[in-house]
Amino acid sequence: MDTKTVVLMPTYNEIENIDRMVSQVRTQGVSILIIDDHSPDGTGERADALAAGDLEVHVLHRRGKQGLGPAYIAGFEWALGAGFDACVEMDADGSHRPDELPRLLTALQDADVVQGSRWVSGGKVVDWPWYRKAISRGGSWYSRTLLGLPVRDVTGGYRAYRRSALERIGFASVSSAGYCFQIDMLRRAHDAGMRIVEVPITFADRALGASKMSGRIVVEAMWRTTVWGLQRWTGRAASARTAE
Ligand SMILES: Nc1nc2c(ncn2[C@@H]2O[C@H](COP(=O)(O)OP(=O)(O)OP(=O)(O)O)[C@@H](O)[C@H]2O)c(=O)[nH]1
Ligand SMILES: [Mg+2]
Repeated sequence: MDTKTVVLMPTYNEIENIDRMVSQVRTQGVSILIIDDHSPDGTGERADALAAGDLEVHVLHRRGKQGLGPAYIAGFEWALGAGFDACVEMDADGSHRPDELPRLLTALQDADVVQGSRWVSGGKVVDWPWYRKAISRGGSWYSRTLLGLPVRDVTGGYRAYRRSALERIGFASVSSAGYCFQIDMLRRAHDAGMRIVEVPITFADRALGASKMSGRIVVEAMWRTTVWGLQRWTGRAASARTAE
């Protein structure tokens, strides 16, 4: 049986990038769902025009900017309802290369979740200043250590899920808005005993359009990770005491 795959692409003001990304994803022979949060720059309307010319291009319009997490939750719900077997998360800014998609999908044959990774051997980051690399690596190290995750690139947003993994993760209750959503999803997958595999990717800084990264997003990730870490460690101490 052929695996039906859809790329989920959240967009907010990505008018300079949308055409190129849709065309590159479609070249890979998979479907695409653009999840647009009512971008003022007309990304949603442009996505509709692309969908009108290609039955495998789909668009989900949302009322306003609510963050990456709620956009992906709506996208997962749509994809499961539409009968897809695999979902791939991909940014619209060109940081995640559609031509690396086959490697993620090959790895997904023996995994529940595949993480496209900047921070494993063979992974690369192009055009990022040293301090952005340091923040990303430091953030990954912090979450990985505190939460006991078997992944080097915990916040990475190029990721593939099997349908069965999404059905088990309970994504609808994930309330993190920014890239903390990615940490939360991995944490849940790991706690459920899923097979998570990392494959190296080449990540490039966005060339066009503005970043949506903010201090608030970083603080949300730090804060929530710390709380989950403390819960994990106090839970362990309590079960060790019960076992004594
Ligand atoms: N639908 C939706 N998409 C969003 C929202 N925030 C960001 N995005 C999209 O999510 C993807 C990642 O956002 P970026 O601004 O590139 O954030 P980032 O990759 O963490 O940061 P940079 O490294 O600065 O690019 C892009 O495709 C954005 O358009 C949002 O609130 N709603
Ligand atoms: Mg980006």
